[in-house]
Amino acid sequence: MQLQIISIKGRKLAEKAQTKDSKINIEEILEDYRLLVRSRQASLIGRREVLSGNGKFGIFGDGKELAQIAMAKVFMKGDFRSGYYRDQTFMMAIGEHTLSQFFAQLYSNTDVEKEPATAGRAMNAHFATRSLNSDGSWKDLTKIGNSASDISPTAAQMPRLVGLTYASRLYRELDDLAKFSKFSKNGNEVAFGTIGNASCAEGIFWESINAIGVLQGPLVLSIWDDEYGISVPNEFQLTKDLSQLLSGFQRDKGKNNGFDIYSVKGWDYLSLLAAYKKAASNARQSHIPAIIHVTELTQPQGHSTSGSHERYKPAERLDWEEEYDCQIKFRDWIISQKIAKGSELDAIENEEKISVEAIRASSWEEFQEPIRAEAREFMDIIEEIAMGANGAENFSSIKDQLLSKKILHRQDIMQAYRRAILALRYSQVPAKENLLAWKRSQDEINLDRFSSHLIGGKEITAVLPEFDDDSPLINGFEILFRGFDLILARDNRVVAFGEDLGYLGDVNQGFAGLQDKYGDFRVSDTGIREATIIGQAIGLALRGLRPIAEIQYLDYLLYAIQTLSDDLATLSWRTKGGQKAPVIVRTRGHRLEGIWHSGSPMGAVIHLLRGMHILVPRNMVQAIGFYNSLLDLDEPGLIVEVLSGYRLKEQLPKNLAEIRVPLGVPEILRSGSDVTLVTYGALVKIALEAADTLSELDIEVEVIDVQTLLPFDTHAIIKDSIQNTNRVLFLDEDVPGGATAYMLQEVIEKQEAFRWLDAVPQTLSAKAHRPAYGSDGNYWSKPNLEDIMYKIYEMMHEAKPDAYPQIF
Ligand SMILES: Cc1ncc(C[n+]2csc(CCOP(=O)(O)OP(=O)(O)O)c2C)c(N)n1
Ligand SMILES: [Mg+2]
Repeated sequence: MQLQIISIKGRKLAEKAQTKDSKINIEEILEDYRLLVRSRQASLIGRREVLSGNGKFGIFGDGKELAQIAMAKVFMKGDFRSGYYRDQTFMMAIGEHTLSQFFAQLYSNTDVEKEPATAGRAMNAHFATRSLNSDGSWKDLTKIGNSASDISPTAAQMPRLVGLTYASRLYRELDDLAKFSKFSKNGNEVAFGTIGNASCAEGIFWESINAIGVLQGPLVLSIWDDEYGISVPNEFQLTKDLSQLLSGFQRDKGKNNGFDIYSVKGWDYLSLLAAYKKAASNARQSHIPAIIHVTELTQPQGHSTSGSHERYKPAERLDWEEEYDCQIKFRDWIISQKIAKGSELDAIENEEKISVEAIRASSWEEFQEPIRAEAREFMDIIEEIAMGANGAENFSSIKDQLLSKKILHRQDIMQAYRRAILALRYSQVPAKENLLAWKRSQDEINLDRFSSHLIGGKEITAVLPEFDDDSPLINGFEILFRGFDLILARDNRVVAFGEDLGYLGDVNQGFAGLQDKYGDFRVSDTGIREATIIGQAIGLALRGLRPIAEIQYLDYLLYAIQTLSDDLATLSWRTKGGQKAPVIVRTRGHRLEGIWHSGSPMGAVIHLLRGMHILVPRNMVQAIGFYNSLLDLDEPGLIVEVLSGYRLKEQLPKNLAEIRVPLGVPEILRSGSDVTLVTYGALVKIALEAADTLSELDIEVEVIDVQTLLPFDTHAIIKDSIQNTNRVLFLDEDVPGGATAYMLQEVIEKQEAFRWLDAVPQTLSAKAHRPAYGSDGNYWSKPNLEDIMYKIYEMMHEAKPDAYPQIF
């Protein structure tokens, strides 16, 4: 044993000192036991609450308490956790998850004061601290124990650990960052990760470990190994024992090329304390990452409230779990070391049983009472109506039904309202207006409860590019590196990284020369690891930096789409504005060559990434305008540069640093009175050429570049155009029914442009398959100039067959 237990209050020394610098007193040991018991009690009561119907689902940290108590001892203010649903004891130990909050989340209390992690939006055991004040400004993260917001997909907490860890390195290495003192004190912060054994079978686990091994930084990753992933044991999850598998990542002596790896039993208190102490201190001081494989853990109540582990664990395993339960083991150890008597521990257990139950009861009351108050308000209104309306008898049954509910949900009240308002459909009683007003205010409140904070609505004021006679025509990529140079110069927090982005300056030279100028911490190469490029960006952004993360081609965004969709895009919404990660994802796409360098799966992207801005600039000047806008907005966004645009000539604006392209504002690039043609990205250029050709045939096309798919035309500019042309064609390179169908719905349904249409609204997209190779493959896969021309001509033929006779 590494630690010295010192006696207090005249108790006898239980264990002799072995080292001088590590001390733990008996009081602290008993406090640890108390916390373990408290957390266990919460798990037991939590499960009961779900089974009795007070909560919908429950997943708990029983069996994993002791290791988390050890981990919490080395966690300091300013540190970050990125973990999963087993970590309640840790969160309680660092003081960031009270029992009231535990129950509030179990009940889905939507009051952010009571349930600060997700305001009732996520199921229980999804932990998060609030990094932002209610006005959206950053708190001083060095003064709180931070937890990134948990998500359910297994191992999905890993990619962001790359950034959470690497941020400490950047804060230590880059002197210019010292002034951002709310985020770091010289990079001393450790990122603590947790993951279950079975989740280590996920690809992103290994990708993340490899990335952190390469980057090096203060990570302490705990693997809670209970030998199962729901019903499936380790032998079906992993080739060998995890410690054996991970041994290849072991750091070579004297080199910075891997991890310190520890293996420790989850019921062995002193060994746990020693392992965490050493790992955290090496991480904090020397930025050496560590993995702590915590073995012999149990699940006293099985995986979750969805089932019971007796169904799939053999009897011997269940017996073993009872014997090796960390509470039992810790208790036995305390008694055997004469730190406390069994009766003293019994007393702790009884006290905690009573106090957890009391907190449960008051949390339930705090959850139910506001809903009951809303029901009373609603019933008062319908009572008033009942006095003067027909169908009053219906109301007493509506009221009785509400009053009979043992557990009241807000949907019960809304359903009652819907029955009442239906019953009142022929009634003109004046008090009906009170009911309608109540409903309007409820709609607003419920919008805030369940749907707020998806993404901010702040507007950017346009700053147009300015040119003069001397403005040179240069390649698109030269516009970019000039723009990025200005961005890197003005904001020390901006770091850019991606495959081939550092030394080479990206495969299209958009960062050419900038690593030389700003150093390899600001402009850096990464491995080929898209999911963790995004994770790196998320982690850095959570810690106050402004990453520009490059995915080399839009087609390869699919590798990262899970992390983008589940983690980044939902972050602000799932924390109700408690956290933000203003990541800028840079990629290039649309037509170039072949199946995997011409993709434009924009429908998939916009549907999976609600919660991000999706921007599709037609050229590189617009692109820099968007980078500038996103940096001002401080919100996450994806910018898809036009692949074919890097070597096209563009005029260099005089005010590249200042230009801003507002989001949600399409640009009318050519006016016309016959057809509105709506498109974006690489097709803008082709659409304009098609419009010129059609003009020769007496067809005037209004070409609109939507510029941003999310948000989409917030001022209904497209509808205004249709008001003049009465015809519309939506054009892109996505599959049929992809982003063209989205644009169609936005304009025809939401903007109500159908009112102005004289003809069926049309779409023209690529084929349903991927783009085939070669010039001909491209011609028959993607909309080309002639396709656009003929499509529009056909629309005009239908309208005016005499003027535009059928061509074929
Ligand atoms: C991507 C994904 N696949 C499946 C699931 C369903 N699921 C939830 S937990 C779990 C088992 C995880 O086991 P392990 O990592 O060992 O953690 P433990 O629950 O044992 O602590 C599974 C399969 C999920 N949440 N995410
Ligand atoms: Mg497990």
